[in-house]
Amino acid sequence: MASTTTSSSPMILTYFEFAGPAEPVRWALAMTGQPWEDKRISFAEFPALKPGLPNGQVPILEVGGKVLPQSGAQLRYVGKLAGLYPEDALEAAFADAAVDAVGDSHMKLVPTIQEKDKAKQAEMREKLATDFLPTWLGNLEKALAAAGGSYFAGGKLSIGDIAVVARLVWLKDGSLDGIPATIVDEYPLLSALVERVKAEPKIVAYHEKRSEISTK
Ligand SMILES: N[C@@H](CCC(=O)N[C@@H](CS)C(=O)NCC(=O)O)C(=O)O
Repeated sequence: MASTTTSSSPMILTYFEFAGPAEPVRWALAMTGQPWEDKRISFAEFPALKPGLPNGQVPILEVGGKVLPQSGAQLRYVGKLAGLYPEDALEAAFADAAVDAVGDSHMKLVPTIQEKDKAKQAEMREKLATDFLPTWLGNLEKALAAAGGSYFAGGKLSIGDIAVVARLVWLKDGSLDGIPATIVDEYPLLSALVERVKAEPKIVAYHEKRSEISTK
């Protein structure tokens, strides 16, 4: 574990009810093994919060009374606490590259989430599913192969794997209408990585807790 300034009070991550850029941070928080609060807000609650947010956006991570914006910074910080950020500078950069690739997909997905016209949204999603996503997935598959096939950086689990897998699970779970749930299936290394990361005991415990909450 990195020796990093932290606080004794539990960290609080605030985001909407869906995965988005917060999900890798949630998984990394789960991997710390420490208590943390998974604060989920509705779209209706957001406008009242927005003026008080550092960049007018979520996710935010509250750490000992300080408010940290930007999911990438949050993921790196929590990843260091959880032992998920490589010590070696070059391996850390490869983990960052995988995180940044997920950011590229965020830029493409967000306009389709914001589109209110369902027919237009379906058209945008179809274009994503046949154009951007296969190239993006193919590039990730190649990067994983180049790193040895099991993990994106340093031969062990890092924030790069967490970020990619959290995004792939979102694509695969069918919640984004128009993105086929089978879209990752033809990429064997990525598919195996999804299973490997989902089987991490602290990630399993996080998902069990979420399903208890969502059935209440
Ligand atoms: N670069 C930021 C982007 C965050 C972002 O795009 N947040 C969106 C939700 S996914 C948001 O708060 N949108 C509301 C708004 O901008 O008013 C990050 O990675 O945290």
